[in-house]
Amino acid sequence: MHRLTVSIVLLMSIGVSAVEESCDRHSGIQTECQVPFSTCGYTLRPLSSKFGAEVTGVDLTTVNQSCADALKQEALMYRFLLFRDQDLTWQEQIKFTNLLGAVFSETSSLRRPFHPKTPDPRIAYLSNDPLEGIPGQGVEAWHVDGNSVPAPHQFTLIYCVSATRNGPTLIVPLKEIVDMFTPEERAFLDSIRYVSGNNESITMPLIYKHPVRNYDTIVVALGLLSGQYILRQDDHDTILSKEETQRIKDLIEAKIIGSNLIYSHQYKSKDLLLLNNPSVAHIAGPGSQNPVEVAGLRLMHRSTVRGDRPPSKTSSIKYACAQFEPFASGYCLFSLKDSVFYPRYGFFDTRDAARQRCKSIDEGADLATIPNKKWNNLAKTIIERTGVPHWLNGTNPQEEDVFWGEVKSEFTNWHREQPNDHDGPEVCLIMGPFGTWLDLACEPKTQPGADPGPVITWEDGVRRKFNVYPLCGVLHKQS
Ligand SMILES: O=C(O)CCC(=O)C(=O)O
Ligand SMILES: [Fe+2]
Repeated sequence: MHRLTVSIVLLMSIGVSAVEESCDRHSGIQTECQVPFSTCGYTLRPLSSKFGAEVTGVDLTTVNQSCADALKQEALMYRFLLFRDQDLTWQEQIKFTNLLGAVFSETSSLRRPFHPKTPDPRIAYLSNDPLEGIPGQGVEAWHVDGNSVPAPHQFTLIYCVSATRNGPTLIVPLKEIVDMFTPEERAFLDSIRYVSGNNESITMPLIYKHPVRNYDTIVVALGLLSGQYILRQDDHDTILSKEETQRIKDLIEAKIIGSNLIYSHQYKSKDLLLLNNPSVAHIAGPGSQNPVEVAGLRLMHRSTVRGDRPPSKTSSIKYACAQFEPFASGYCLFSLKDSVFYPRYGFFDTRDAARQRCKSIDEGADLATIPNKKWNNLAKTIIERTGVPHWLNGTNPQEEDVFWGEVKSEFTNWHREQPNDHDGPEVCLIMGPFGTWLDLACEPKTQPGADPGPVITWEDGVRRKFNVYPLCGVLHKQS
């Protein structure tokens, strides 16, 4: 019955996207038009204002690679996903995990003894009943998984076979925790290296750049998961005492507990949680280990996707820098195309949120300012390489005028027939094909009948529906 409902929903959504194939809804003429987003028909519902989303309308036993890719991007954007009512054998769980990346062998971790019930090293059975799975896992302290290997895991999947009433997993978003440190705390923590408590040859910067999103995140592995941290000053390392290390762990824990951001997931059997590990810390709730006789059986199947590069303080962002006037001492442009994910058409950041994303990469950054032809040409190379339109920091309050903040731009580079206030007022500015400018509403449009994002004929002559990505600029970048 359930599978039947799912496939009807799937069929309906395929039908909808087929209708959308013609992007030109005004003329009724079937112009060739691409909608380069395939979402395999799922629906998302945010679980809190900050992070987490429930995905409905997908059966994880039947997803293909392109659907898994879309879900992976949702998990990177929302930081964790919840799927309910999934009937998953351990083989099906491994198959789905493998679509997300290289499956980590659970038993290769020192602290994951091989449980006799475990059918395969790529899956761990965790339980409050020692006969059914490994007891006491993940309850000792807040942590990210993969804290005793060179790179924390990319993803953790926790599939609940049997739930108890008081055995939640608690989850907290890490970017916000890093943002809570005072400048003094931050300066100190920036010189600290995390050391694993299980293997002291495993060390990494405590605060580092998320490998995909590029914002700041932190290696949380408190309690005994940590060894003695290292203070690195001018390439000189000092091993901190246990007490000094404890103070750092207390500071992190205090921020987590005081954050008001902890999401407590009360399981139902057949729930699957998909965590993007570098984005969140988690802990098994205190009731998770209550004895079976009191609480009933709690049984989880856990699988993980290995991290593909060790944590680094340097982001993977490519900067394009120059010293043209009026920024003679240097200004750099960078795209966040590969750091933000908008897997569905029409779901992209507003101009204001895009500005925040620039700042989250670099304190001094903002959406790009394009004062003249030379800077426009530099920006154009980025737009052409990424193949998608990007927000600029300009506004277009009326006619053809463009303002950078309060200052009117002497230079403009409007696309043919732009600005056009299509589907209502459009006072924000994007860069499109050939480095030309188009006006756009400052957020995805929601009114019925309007295209939520721009529909543009790109440089290859193909008309497509697009999401809009941040093009950021920062003064004096050394890179
Ligand atoms: O059982 C749980 O709620 C979480 C388990 C966990 O965090 C782990 O095994 O790493
Ligand atoms: Fe864990």
